[in-house]
Amino acid sequence: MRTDFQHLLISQDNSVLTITMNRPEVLNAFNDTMLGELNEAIEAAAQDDTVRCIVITGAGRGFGSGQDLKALAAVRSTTETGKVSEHLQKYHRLINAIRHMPKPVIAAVHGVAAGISCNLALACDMRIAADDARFIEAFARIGLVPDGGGGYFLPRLVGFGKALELAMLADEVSGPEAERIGLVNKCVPLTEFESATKTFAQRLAHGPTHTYGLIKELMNKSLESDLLSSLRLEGELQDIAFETADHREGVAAFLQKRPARFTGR
Ligand code: LHQ
Repeated sequence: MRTDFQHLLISQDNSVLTITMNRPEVLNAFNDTMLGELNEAIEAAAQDDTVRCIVITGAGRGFGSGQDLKALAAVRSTTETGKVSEHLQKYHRLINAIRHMPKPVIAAVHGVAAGISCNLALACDMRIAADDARFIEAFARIGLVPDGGGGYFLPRLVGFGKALELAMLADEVSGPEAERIGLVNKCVPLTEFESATKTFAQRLAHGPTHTYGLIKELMNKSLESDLLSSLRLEGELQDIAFETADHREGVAAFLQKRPARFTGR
């Protein structure tokens, strides 16, 4: 895949692709270029069979500070802008691509994750945080509603009442507190953040990737379906998983009392 982006750093370590948002002078705020590039990189990663796990993170001292408010103000003052919902569609494309990515996507968050950057992290499959992380649903601070899927993911992760509190008060949530309330999967000391992220991602990258895609489909759909529909889908997906090489390998490894060597197929 292309690696010469203006505002993204791309690196691949075995099957783990790391995409680093790289506008550290503004805490990785999203301008149109970075948003377009992230869409392109995520969509390319979905097609690339050498990639079996994706990590999204930020350069410098934070994960991201949301929409670039200076760029937004500049556009507003000089041109006749359309509705903001039209602009949001570019973020919606990104969130959809992450949710339908047939392999795990991890957000690795250190420092600030505010506004739509916070909600980008929530749209990922799992989140690892450093203990210096600061999650801020900053929208209400500037009179906006949570966008970028926040209204969907936040109550599902932390529960309805806590979601309303975070969205209305827009207070910072630290890394340890984020772990306590289920906003992130785990929080580690900043000194261990890089190695813990690597270990986590490599473990996922060595899993049964095809089946992971099916697991995502099952969980995604369960959020909107009833028990009977979920049980029906479970059967359909298990029929597919049952035919994978990784299923055969997993059973063989168990019978031979050895670790499984999954190939992702
Ligand atoms: C920034 C930003 C930033 C530009 C820090 N933009 N420069 C809305 C509308 C349309 C469509 C899409 O979605 C949205 C939703 C959104 O995401 S709205 C934006 C939500 N984000 C915010 O409201 C966060 C604004 N930033 C802050 O409150 C603080 O900067 C935080 C709490 C993120 C970090 O505080 P500090 O650690 O004290 O850093 P800082 O404030 O000194 O920021 C460092 C630099 O980054 C600074 O630049 P400067 O030239 O003054 O050193 C900031 O201006 C710049 N920066 N966020 N969103």
